[in-house]
Amino acid sequence: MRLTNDLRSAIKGEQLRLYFQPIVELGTGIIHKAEALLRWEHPQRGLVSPLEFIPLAESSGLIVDIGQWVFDESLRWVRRWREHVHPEFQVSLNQSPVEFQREGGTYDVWLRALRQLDVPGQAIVVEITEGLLLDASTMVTDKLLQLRDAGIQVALDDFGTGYSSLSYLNKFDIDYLKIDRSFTRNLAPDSSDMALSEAIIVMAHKLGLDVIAEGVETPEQRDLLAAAGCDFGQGYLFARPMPVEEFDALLQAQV
Ligand code: G
Ligand code: G
Ligand code: MN
Ligand code: NA
Repeated sequence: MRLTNDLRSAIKGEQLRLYFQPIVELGTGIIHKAEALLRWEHPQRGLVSPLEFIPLAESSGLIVDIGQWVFDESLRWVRRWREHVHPEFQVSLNQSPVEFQREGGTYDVWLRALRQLDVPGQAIVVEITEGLLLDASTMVTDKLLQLRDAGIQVALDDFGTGYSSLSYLNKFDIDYLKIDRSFTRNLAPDSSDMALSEAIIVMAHKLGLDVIAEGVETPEQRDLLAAAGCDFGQGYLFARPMPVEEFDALLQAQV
């Protein structure tokens, strides 16, 4: 496959870019978290979305090198931001189900890198989706425990879209729920999505999880979420995902 070969050279040829989108603390407006979002600058096609190339990366096995690259870059930046911006700065990384469940993959390389750069695991959040926990194999459980032992935190991405069973929230140690942007989109006082969001926030807090609302695009959505007790917001209202140098400059302006 042509694009798969291109992807192989993209890793070596420095065509991958890491974008960051701020995650804003709603109570204070402070940024001390960000989501890393991968981009591929294809020499002919321009920016290729991860929705397009992550599946290719998975089927070709290149996802291992790509995931490692995302981790190494994120680690380098979060180390800097913990030093210069906020001592508890966190970067969250997406892990697709295939990536998370791949045979033989462990997080040993990550843990070694954390030790080498003297960064605590708490600097990293791994975003996984609900489906992974529903039919959790012992391998999934073991990997979650390995992350946990290293202090790395876990967020449930796209929450509310996948499955109706909530029992796994008790079974696994999860730190954050990310309310899917399909709920945020239609937020209005007394709307059904408002009721659902409020219920999710109350439930999460009772279980000891913090809540991040995705897809916040208007001040009204932000205010309704803040009033409902939502901890963090992420979305175009605050900023779009941006190249890391640009995000770094934005953070420097905050301190
Ligand atoms: O930012 P954007 O809308 O293009 O992201 C599209 C999808 O790609 C999202 O579902 C996001 O989770 C996923 N994605 C972004 N970066 C990464 C990455 O580094 N690894 C994996 N596995 N998925 C990613
Ligand atoms: O699947 P995941 O939640 O990781 O993907 C996040 C995606 O949502 C990213 O591709 C990002 O570009 C996109 N995104 C971030 N903020 C907004 C927003 O306010 N509105 C919309 N429509 N998409 C957003
Ligand atoms: Mn995500
Ligand atoms: Na999401």
